[in-house]
Amino acid sequence: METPKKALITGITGQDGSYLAELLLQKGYEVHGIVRRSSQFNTGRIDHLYVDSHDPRARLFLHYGDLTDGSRLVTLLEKVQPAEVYNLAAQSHVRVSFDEPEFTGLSTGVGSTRLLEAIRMIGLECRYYQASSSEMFGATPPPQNEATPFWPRSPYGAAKVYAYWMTRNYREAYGMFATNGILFNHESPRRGETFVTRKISMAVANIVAGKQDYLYMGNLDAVRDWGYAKDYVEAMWMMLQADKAEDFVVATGTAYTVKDFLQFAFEHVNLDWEKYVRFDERYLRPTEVDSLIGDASKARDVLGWTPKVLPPELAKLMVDADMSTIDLRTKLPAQL
Ligand code: NAP
Ligand code: G4F
Repeated sequence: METPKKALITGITGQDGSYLAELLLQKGYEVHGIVRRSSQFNTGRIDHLYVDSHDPRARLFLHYGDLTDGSRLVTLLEKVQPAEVYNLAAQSHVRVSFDEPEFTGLSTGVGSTRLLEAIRMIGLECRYYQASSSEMFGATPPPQNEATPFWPRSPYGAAKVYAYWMTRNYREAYGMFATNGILFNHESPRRGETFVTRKISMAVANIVAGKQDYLYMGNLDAVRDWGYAKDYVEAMWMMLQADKAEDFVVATGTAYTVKDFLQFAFEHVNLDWEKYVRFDERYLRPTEVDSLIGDASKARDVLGWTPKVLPPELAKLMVDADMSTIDLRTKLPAQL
């Protein structure tokens, strides 16, 4: 029997990590994931994939670790010897990055350098994927592609720009197969509950179930290019199968405001969003990214990648998912 290819995923417990693990397992990989130790289990998004490691069928293995702990990254990479490394771990919330700029820099920015340096130090021959972000374009007007200059508008965006350039630097300086996927916003029923789309889909389900009266929101005029996370992890994998390491924008090219997304989600259950949405300034950011609309022509032409799910279908599938699990949830999301 052929030895399965090994992949290591940082951030495997997150939205993208869980879909990527699913995809790689389907493709026959042995998947290793780094999980942060927490006082409660944080593996809810991947529990359905886990088989006890004593079982000979087990192909998903979890290891404690943290991107702020460089020596642990060295020992793990040495032990696992992955052929592909997907660096998805990050403090990924833009609003939170204004409250925790230093931690965001250490995990989202310097964390990538620790991982790249660990790979270089042990001389591991692997392909490396860096989860770069459209947030790096910040205030640069759309449409944005691989040639668009960065103008980050948050500590998160600035940390991602640093990680982007470190990835390119390791490619150019050491000849590593290191690639940046510059992904525009992508959502799903597994999206963190304080990101705007999921906050909306959960609120719709809660309102229909009589568990919530109002939804408090910030800037409704921001324009985003929202895609489906399941489509986007395929692009990550395709980038590491390409002939050479390059950087790719992954986006749908569609443009909707937060208001539009509210309308799609509330209309799906025949409600008028304007009756339920109220303003709370705590959800505003000190600097906002007004408009992100991606041009993913390069990913289409070089990788053959195209998105399958677009808004408003995306909003509907998220609302449907939250409606179907509403009875399993006992409390409202914390107001963060
Ligand atoms: P997410 O759901 O917030 O997941 C983040 C993951 O990183 C979680 O597994 C989290 O662990 C882990 N993590 C956080 N800090 C860590 C640390 N110091 N050490 C190790 N692990 C750590 O994010 P996502 O939406 O899946 O996004 C995946 C990546 O793509 C992130 O880097 C994000 O910045 C980037 N990105 C996302 C989008 C998007 O629209 N979703 C767009 C562009 C780029 P816990 O579960 O323990 O918190
Ligand atoms: O859903 P968001 O928090 O996503 P944001 O800031 O665009 O960042 C996400 O996408 C990036 C890619 O561009 C990723 F790199 C990043 O990791 C993250 O996944 O906010 C979207 C928009 C913003 O303009 C925000 O100001 O929605 C606006 N918004 C309005 N009211 C709100 C709210 N955002 C949140 N989270 N909560 C609100 O109540």
